[in-house]
Amino acid sequence: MVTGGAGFIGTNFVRYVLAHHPDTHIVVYDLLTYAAKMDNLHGLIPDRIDMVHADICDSESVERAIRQYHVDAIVHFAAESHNDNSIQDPAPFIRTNLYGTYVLLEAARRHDLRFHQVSTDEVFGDLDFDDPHRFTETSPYRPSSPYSATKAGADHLARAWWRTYGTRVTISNCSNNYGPYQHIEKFIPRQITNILSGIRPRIYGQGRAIRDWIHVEDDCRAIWSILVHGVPGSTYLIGADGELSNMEVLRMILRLMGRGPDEFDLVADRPGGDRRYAIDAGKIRRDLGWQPLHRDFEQGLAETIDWYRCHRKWWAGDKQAVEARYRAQGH
Ligand code: NAD
Ligand code: TDX
Repeated sequence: MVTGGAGFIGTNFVRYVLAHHPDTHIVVYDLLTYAAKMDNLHGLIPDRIDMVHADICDSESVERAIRQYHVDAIVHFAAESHNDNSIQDPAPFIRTNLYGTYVLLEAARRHDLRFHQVSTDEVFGDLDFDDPHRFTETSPYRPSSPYSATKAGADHLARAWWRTYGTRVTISNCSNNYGPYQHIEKFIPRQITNILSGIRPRIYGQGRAIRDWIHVEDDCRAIWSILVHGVPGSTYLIGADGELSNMEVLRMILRLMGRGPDEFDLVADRPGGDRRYAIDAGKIRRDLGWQPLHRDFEQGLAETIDWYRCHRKWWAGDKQAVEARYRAQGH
């Protein structure tokens, strides 16, 4: 059962598993919030996928789905995922990310299911620009935003269910994903679709913040490998050595889309915004033999630009409302 399977990474994960693991049957469990699109899963092999349109906070629906589809594992992507939204209104983050994860963990405990908690490097807070260290599995939790604090809390719940009840939990903390099907509120798709809509890209602060980019397919392969080969009770960090400043990424987008290097606007920084994330993925490389296949960020970015160019219908309906929301926040 893939919670949040109609969102960005969930969609890519479902597509990856259907394509590469022919014996797997998937139940997508998704509330279809603003961040999801049912179209994402259209055209996929119908006898290998079922859809439950429901809330992870609704334990009766979760119970019914597990029984109806004989679920043996939960891969838990469902979340409120956008930092800026969490700053405007933390309430849905507390509900879905914390309470929803609790509901699913209880279901996993009742049915003795394998449970994979999809989490983020943001739980570790941020690093100084010149810090020689990167995040590892033993880095302390120091979340900065309401979003990352709820993800941190959910990770703690997952670990407690392993330690206290023996629920077979694994956790992955991954860095920033990019690729197809990402909501246009997020940095890379926002800038690409701005340019495609004749709007100047918007960069927070001075664009100095650093993110550690990984192609979404590499994250999905890593999650599958943890689900199948990971040791219950363990955490794995996923990253592809992709550190770049926001300004470097924006300039690459501008160049790939035929614009000048200064065709953007600087806007207000995110309150409390994290400076730098950096993942040391040594453990998953060593223990599970995983490694990223998309090693050329610029090529991945060019393919992502093409995807948004060719899928205008997928995003155009959201553009005005997303930009209006950003304008109201000074972004
Ligand atoms: P997303 O916002 O694109 O998708 C979230 C999905 O969850 C949507 O389909 C939405 O409908 C669903 N959902 C939300 N609330 C729900 C609820 N109460 N019940 C059922 N479904 C609900 O998010 P994403 O970027 O694909 O992220 C997926 C997961 O990966 C999240 O847990 C996020 O914290 C984590 N993560 C994301 C990144 C990244 O770069 N995007 C990096 C590391 C970790
Ligand atoms: O228009 C923008 N301009 C800009 O400069 C936007 C939307 C963002 N930014 C900056 C803020 C961040 O420094 O770009 C960086 C990336 O921003 P987001 O795309 O919002 O991602 P981030 O806050 O880093 O979080 C993402 O990665 C970790 C996901 O949204 C999280 O779900 C995941 O946990």
